[in-house]
Amino acid sequence: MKTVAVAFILLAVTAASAVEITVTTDPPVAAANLIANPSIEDGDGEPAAWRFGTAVPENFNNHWENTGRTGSRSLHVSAIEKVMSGYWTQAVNVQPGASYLLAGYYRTSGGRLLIFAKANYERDGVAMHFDERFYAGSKRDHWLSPVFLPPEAMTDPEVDEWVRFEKMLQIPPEVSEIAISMGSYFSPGETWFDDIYLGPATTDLHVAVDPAGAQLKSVRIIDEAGTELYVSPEGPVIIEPFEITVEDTQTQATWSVIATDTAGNETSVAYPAPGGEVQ
Ligand SMILES: [Ca+2]
Repeated sequence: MKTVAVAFILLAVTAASAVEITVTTDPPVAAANLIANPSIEDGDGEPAAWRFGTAVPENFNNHWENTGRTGSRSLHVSAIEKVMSGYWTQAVNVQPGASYLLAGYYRTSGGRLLIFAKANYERDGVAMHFDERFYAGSKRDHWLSPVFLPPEAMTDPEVDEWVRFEKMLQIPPEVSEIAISMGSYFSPGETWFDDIYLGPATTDLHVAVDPAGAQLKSVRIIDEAGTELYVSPEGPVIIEPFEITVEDTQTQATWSVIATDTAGNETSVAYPAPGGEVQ
């Protein structure tokens, strides 16, 4: 009898763990990113698709960093003095008139950084400039510190803490290419950039659940903050495969899909997969 009991338990465990959850997006997030080499992993001696520009090269000591937020590489800017700005830049083809999210991550030892999108174009024969900027800075080396700023105002992230930036861009109807630049803005310090994204701000999230013999009590989709995007209706247990579509979810968010069976066992899938590149 003991053997039978063990066999039953193994069967139950197998059934519970066989729940299959498949998560996809439309458009696929990886394909939606217009940035080439977004995680800075590709290159031959120097990062592919990115080039560094400054009027004073001797003020910079950059390298293709051997660490990153994801993967093992990132862009690095090291400005020695505050004599000149310098930026890593990439030209990107865009859909005229489109609305895009520009996002990514930086970490910094101090100083000011500037991320901007730029294009020159003509409208009715008049020279126009598309110029969208995102300034970020650290107060760590601020000249007011520590005399005029109280210690509690020094809320800088740690040097090893990756900080997310986001900016919505409305592309003018005349513009089909923009330059994305990220770098140091007239201040000394070291800054790193990784996981750069330019693309649609929203996407449709498709989740397919196959109980595969398990009896599911509930299926939930939650975001990073724990907010529920979807909860299956209460009622009969779920034994048939089914699909859910949640429209207009944030392209750059991370979701968890959690299926719970009638015994309380949970099967969860994170999307994008942990440690994967955010693309
Ligand atoms: Ca990387």
